[in-house]
Amino acid sequence: MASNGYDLWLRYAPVEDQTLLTTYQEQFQSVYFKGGSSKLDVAQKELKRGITGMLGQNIVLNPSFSDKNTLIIASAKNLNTAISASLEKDLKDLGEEGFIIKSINTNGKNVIVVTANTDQGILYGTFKLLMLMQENRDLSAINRVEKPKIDLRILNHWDNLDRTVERGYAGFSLWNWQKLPGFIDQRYIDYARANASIGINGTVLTNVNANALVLTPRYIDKVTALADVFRPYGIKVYLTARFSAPIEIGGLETADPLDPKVKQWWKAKSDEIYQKIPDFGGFLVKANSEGQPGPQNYGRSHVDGANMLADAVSPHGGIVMWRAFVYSEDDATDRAKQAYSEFVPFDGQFRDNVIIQVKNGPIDFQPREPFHPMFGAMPKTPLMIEFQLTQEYLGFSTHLVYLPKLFEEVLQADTYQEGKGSTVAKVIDGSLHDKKITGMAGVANIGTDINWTGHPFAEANWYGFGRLAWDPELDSRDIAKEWLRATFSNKEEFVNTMEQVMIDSREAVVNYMTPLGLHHMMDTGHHYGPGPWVDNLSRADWNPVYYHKADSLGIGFDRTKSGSDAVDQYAPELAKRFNDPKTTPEEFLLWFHHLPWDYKLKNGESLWNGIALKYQEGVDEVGTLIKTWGKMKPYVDAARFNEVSMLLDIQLKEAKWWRDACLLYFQQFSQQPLPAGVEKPAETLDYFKSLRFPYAPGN
Ligand code: GCV
Repeated sequence: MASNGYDLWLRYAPVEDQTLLTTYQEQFQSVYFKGGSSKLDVAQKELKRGITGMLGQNIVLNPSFSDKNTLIIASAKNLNTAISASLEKDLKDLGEEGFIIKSINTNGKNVIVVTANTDQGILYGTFKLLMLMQENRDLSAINRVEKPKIDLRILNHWDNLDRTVERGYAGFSLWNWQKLPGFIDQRYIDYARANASIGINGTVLTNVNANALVLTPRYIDKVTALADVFRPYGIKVYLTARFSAPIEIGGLETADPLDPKVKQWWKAKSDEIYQKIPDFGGFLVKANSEGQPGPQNYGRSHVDGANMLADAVSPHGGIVMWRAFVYSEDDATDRAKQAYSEFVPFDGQFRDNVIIQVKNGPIDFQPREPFHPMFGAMPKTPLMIEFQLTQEYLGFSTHLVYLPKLFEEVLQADTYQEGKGSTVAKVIDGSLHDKKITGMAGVANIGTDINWTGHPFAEANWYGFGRLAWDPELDSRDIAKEWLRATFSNKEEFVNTMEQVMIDSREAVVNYMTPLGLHHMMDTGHHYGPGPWVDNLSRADWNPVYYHKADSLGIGFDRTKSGSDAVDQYAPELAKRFNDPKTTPEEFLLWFHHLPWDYKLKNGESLWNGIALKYQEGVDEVGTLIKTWGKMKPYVDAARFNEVSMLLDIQLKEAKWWRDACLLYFQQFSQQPLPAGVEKPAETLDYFKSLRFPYAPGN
C-alpha cells in the first residue's frame, strides 16, 4: 500500500492473509461499545477507521449489550457482573491508564473484552487492539494486561514562536501560532492520535531556550486551543518557563526567586494559565545553562528556583521539570562532572512536585555516552531521563539510525547504586528508590514534513520512544518489529531483515562518527559533519579538541582518578572498572582514558589501527545497509523505497566524510599509515577543514 509516511504506524493497511481476515471479521461481527465522553468518542472513531482500513468493512458500535456480542469495549463499571468478576484482580492493579484485552469464555462462546478503569484506559486499549491487528496477531486467546511503568511520558519540542525548530530537521514547527487559536490544523489532531497510540501523555510545546512571550495572555489563548485538541487523547500541555519572565513581560525589576513580588508574579501567572487550562501540566525549565537566566543570577540555587515555581503550580496539581543540563563557563573541571556536582548535594531539598530532568549521558546526546552518573545518585529526588529523538549529533534526518537501541543500552545499564541490578530503568520507573513522580522525556524529531520526521525510518524513533516510556524494559528489537509491521509490511522476510538492519544501524553511526568512546567531534554551531580540529571557540568545553585531546602521545580524555576523576561519580564497582583501561568496556575506552597510539586493544590491534578500522567498519555497515535495502524493493511502495534509497546514498557519503576527515586529522598525531582494509581518503585534510555550511538546518 502506497504511503507518503503521513499515516505513520497508523496506516491500517488491509489484512492480506485471508484466513486471518475472516477470523477478524467474525470477531468484529457484533461490537458493544458505548460512547459518551470525548475520550470514548475518539476511541470509537479510531476503531472505525482502523477496521474500515484493515477489514474493508464498516462496523456498527452497539450502545447496548447483546448475547451476540463478539467484542465488548467498556470500562469496568459498565461490564456485566460475570465478566467484571472474572477480571476483578487485574482491574484492581490497573490504575488510571492501564487496560485489559482478554478473550473470555462466556455463555459458551469466546468474547474479546477490552476494559479499563477509566476512559483513558479504554482509549489506550483500543489503540493496542488495532496495533495488534496491524501486526496480524491472533486474538482468539489474547490475554494482555498492561499499564504504564512511568507517569510522565512526554515530548519536548524545541520549537520557537517563529516556527523554527532548534535542532529540528523535519521542517518547521507544527504549531501555527499565527493562526491559533482560531484555526485548528488537522495535524494537531493527527499528532495527538499518534502520541496517544503509543501512550505519550504530555507535550512541552516550546523550546527550553525559552521565550517569555508564550506566557502572555494572547499566547495563553493559543496554548489553550491546543490543550483543548489534545485533552480527549489524554495529552497534557506544558510550557517552558523563562526564568526572567517577571522582568521581560511582568515589568518587575528582578526575577530573584526569593523576592516576594517575583513569587507572587509566578503564582498569579500560574492561576491565569490554570483558569484557561485546568489540566495544564506545568513548567519545564532550563536555567543557568548556555546563557539562559536562572536563580544563580541572583546568588540563589537550583532548589530556590525550582521550589518557587513548584509552589506556584502546586495548588493546581502542576509540576516543575527542572533540567540538570548545566555546565558553567567558569568551571575549569571536566564538563562531564558538572551536573552531578551541582545537583547531587541538593538531594531531598526539592518540593514534591519537582522532578529533575537529566540527559541520558553526562555530555550531550552523543552517539554513545556512558549513562549519566546522577542516575541512582539522588535517592530522595525524582529524576526523569531526557533522550533526544531529533538527530542533532547522529546525522540529522538524513541518516537511518534506530535510536531505541541506544535508549535500551542506557536503560539497561547498571548503576550499582543499590547493588547489582540497579539499572537506569529502575531509577527511572521509580522502583529503585520508591519515587513519587517518574518520567521520560524525548526531544521531538517532529516537524511539518509530510512524513513528520524527515526520514521515513526516523518515525521509528518517535514510536520507540513512546513504547519505552510506557515500559522501559521492552526489547528494542520487538519494538522495531511492531513498527515495521504497522508502517511497512507484515511479510516475514521484510520484517526479519529490516529488524536486524535497524538494530545494527546504531552501532554503525557510532563507528563512523565517534568510535571507542570518542565524543563531541562535530563541527561548530550547526553540528553538521566532523570538526575534530576545532579549537578556537570562546569556551574551552565547546571545542572538540577539549574532548579527544589527541596529541603525539595518544588520544582520549583521562577521567580516571589521576585525571578529572569523573569515574568517582559512579558507584564504587563501576568507578573501579572505569578507572582501568583493561576493565573499561572498549566502547567507552577513550571516554575515560588517554591512551598511547600503540596501546593494544582486545583484538590485538594497536589503538591507531583499531580506530581506523572502526571508522571503516562504520562505512562498510552503511554499504551493507544499502545492499540490503535494495533487496527490499518488492515489499515497499515505490515512493518510500526511493526516498530511503536516496537518503542511504547521502548517509554513505557522509559516513565516508566522517571517516576521512577524522582519520586524516588524527593521523597528524599518530604519524602512522592507515592499516590495510581502510580506504584511502579522497580529499585532503585542508579540504575537509575548508567546508562551510552557513545554511545547515536546525541552528
Ligand atoms: C536547546 C545542546 C544543543 C542546544 C540545546 C541544548 C540543551 O547544547 O546544541 O541546541 O538547546 O543542548 O539541551 O539545552
